[in-house]
This record gives sequence, structure tokens and C-alpha cells, in this order.
Amino acid sequence: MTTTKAAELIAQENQFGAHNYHPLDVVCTKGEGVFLTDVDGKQYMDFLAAYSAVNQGHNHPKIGEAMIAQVKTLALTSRAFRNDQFPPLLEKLCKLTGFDKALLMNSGAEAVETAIKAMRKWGYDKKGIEYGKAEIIVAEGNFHGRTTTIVGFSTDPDSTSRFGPFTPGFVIVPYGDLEAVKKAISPNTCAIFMEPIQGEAGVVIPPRGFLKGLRDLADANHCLLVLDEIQSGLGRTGKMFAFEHEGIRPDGITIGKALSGGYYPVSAFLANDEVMDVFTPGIHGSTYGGNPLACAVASAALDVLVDEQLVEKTANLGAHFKQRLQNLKTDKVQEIRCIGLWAGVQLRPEAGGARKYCHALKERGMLCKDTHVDTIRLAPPLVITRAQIDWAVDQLEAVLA
Ligand code: IF1
Repeated sequence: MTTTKAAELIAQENQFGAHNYHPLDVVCTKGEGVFLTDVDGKQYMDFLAAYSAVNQGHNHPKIGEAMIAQVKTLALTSRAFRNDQFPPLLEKLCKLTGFDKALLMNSGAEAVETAIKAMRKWGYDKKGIEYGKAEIIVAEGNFHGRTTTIVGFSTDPDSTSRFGPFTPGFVIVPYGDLEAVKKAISPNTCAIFMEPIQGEAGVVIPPRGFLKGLRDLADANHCLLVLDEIQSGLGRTGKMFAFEHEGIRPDGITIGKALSGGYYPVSAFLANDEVMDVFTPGIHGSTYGGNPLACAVASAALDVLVDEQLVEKTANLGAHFKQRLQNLKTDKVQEIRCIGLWAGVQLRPEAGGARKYCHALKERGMLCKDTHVDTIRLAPPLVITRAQIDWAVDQLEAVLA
């Protein structure tokens, strides 16, 4: 039920905004830690965290203070000139990820597009693939952003329908299927590009050994393995990056979302020199890429993850979260997928779809999002406490009773 104030704002949004989303009718006005407050003063526990862009919690004071300080000094120069925030962030990112170089962009999709250009140009310049023939192997169920090149290799009709024609050079294989990847590799394959865990697909965790298998296939066929850690990275799975769960090193990663600290879009593509040196001056960039404000925010966002030991916390709390979810008293659940503080609760078809349970949870003061009809996606800020997790799972158990 929405009140007058909320209803007025929803009507205004519906009249003047493109209808490219179907959001829950909760009109937020304040965020703090794991909580969001709506315009009528009702508080909710946020179990979406802006799709893992708010791992540090809403409006984290330290990140906000860093942003305010930088806002007062220098916000934007473009990369035509240099600034004093960019170099230290680059070093911090390379030290944190173990890669030689970082290329800063803004949205996750831009980091993915950067990675696609790098994979292709590496294929031509370093592997000797005939120009225009480079192929990138991607997975069914992928989500890497909304540009026309990226949706062109999506398998989700909602993302792809009526936006063609699409960019060629992408080969789609079933996620988690090493044999299928092996068969798809050709002399024109420049890279394998996947999420280490698929977010939008509903927190789909591949079989153990899948990432290791991709690493071995990439090595055996002289192609790159690049992983999209935009949603899975920066602590969400209980490791700083999801690839660490299998002890492998990809040739490059994309990151974003929580790099923003929940304040300001900033993303990056990271790789070693062998890959990153395909970029020479003037062939790629962005007006806001690496701007001082983004760098100050991202630097503080990374400091909070490390200083508050959010990765270790997520690993510990995640074990409890998974155990609670697996013991839910309900006959409506088909599968629980959970790693760190990231879960997909897939309901049986006869449960009638996940959206109505998200509505019921909203009435109980808990916000989360459905995906692919039957799955409730759960991803709280990593600053959540054990008691808050227990409260949230109690609400979930109540609506699924
Ligand atoms: C929306 C989904 C999640 C991502 C991965 C790249 C990007 C995303 C693994 C692009 C972005 C966002 C986009 C947002 C909702 C959300 C989403 F439902 F769309 F699919 F998280 F699952 N790689 N995911 O998850 O990053 O350009 O958005 O900064 O488009 O509705 P972006």
C-alpha cells in the first residue's frame, strides 16, 4: 500500500520517466548501512545492495567524507591532463588484484566493452588471428551489461529482443560445461569471457573445477581467460575475487559496482602488460574515466573493504547464512544457491513466481529482487550482522511458509 507522498512521486516518475524498469513501489529517501528508509519513514533492510554496488553499506561515512573532500578540490580534468588522485588508485588496484595495469572507466558495461576491445586486439596483435575473425567464447545465461554489443551475446530475450543487428564474433556455450568450451575453441578464439558466478542468472555457481578447467583450456589453446567480477568481486563471495575460490589467475578481470562504495560510478579493466599494452595512446578512453572524484571514492571504498575486514566477515557470516537458508522450513524451494553473502533461492514453479514473495517481504520491511521468474536474489551489504541475517531469514521463512 503506498501513501499519498509516495504515490505522487511514483506518478511523477511514471509520467516523465522512460518505463525501462518495473521497480517495487518503495520510494526511498535515506540510506544508512543495511537500511533504507522510505518517504513515509518506514525502514527496510536492503537485501539487494544495488546489485552488490553497496557492499560497504549505504552512505558509508568514510567514503562519503572522501567524496566531499574531493568535491571541494577537483572533480574532473579529463585524461587530457593528469591529476593527483589517479596514480595512487591505479597502484592500489594493481596491488589488490595482482595485475600489472588498470584501465579506469565508469559503468560496468564500459569496463566490459574495454575488455572486449583488449581481447580482440590481443588476438590480432599477439596471437596473429586474421583481422576481423576474432572469436570470444561466452556463456548462456550471461549478464555483462546493456550496450548493443553486450546484449548481442546475451541469451535473455528481455535483453536482446529488437535491438539488432548485433556485433559478430561471440560463441555461446552452456555455462559450466568444459566439454562445450573445448569444442567451441577454434584457431580464431582470442578469449574465454565469463562471470565466475552468474549473478543475473540467479547466483549460478559453476561445478567445482570449472574455472580451473577454463584456465587450462585457455593455456592449451593460447587464448585469454577474462572474468567479469563486476558483481562477484570485492568481497561478495567471501573472497576478494571469486576466481580465488579455485586458486586460479585469469588474464584479466572487469570490476565495478562496489568499487563505487555505493556513491559514484567507477569501473575498471585490469590485466598484465602482455594484454594491456595493446592500448596505445588515443585508441580508447572516456571523458570521466579515471576522474579525480571517482578515484577518491574508489580508493576509500577499497580501504573500507580492507580495514573493516569485510571479505573475512563475509566468509564467516556466509557460512551461517547458507546453513540457515538450507534449513528453511518450507516446501516451496527447489534449490538454494549460496556463496558468501550472495544467494539465489529458486522456488518451485508451483510456488507462483518469486515476485509476490518479494512484495510480501517488502511489507515485512525487507527489500530484495526476483530474477528469471522463480528466483529470489539475496545480497545484503557486507556490513550486515549475524542477528540481522537471522531476522531476514526468519522473514523469508515466514513468507514461504
Ligand atoms: C540493470 C542485472 C545484476 C553485472 C555484471 C556487468 C554489469 C553488470 C556481472 C554491467 C550489471 C546490473 C545492471 C542493472 C541491474 C544489475 C543486474 F539484473 F541487470 F543483471 F546485477 F544482475 N557485469 N548488473 O551484473 O554493469 O553497466 O550496470 O554498471 O541493467 O538493470 P553496469
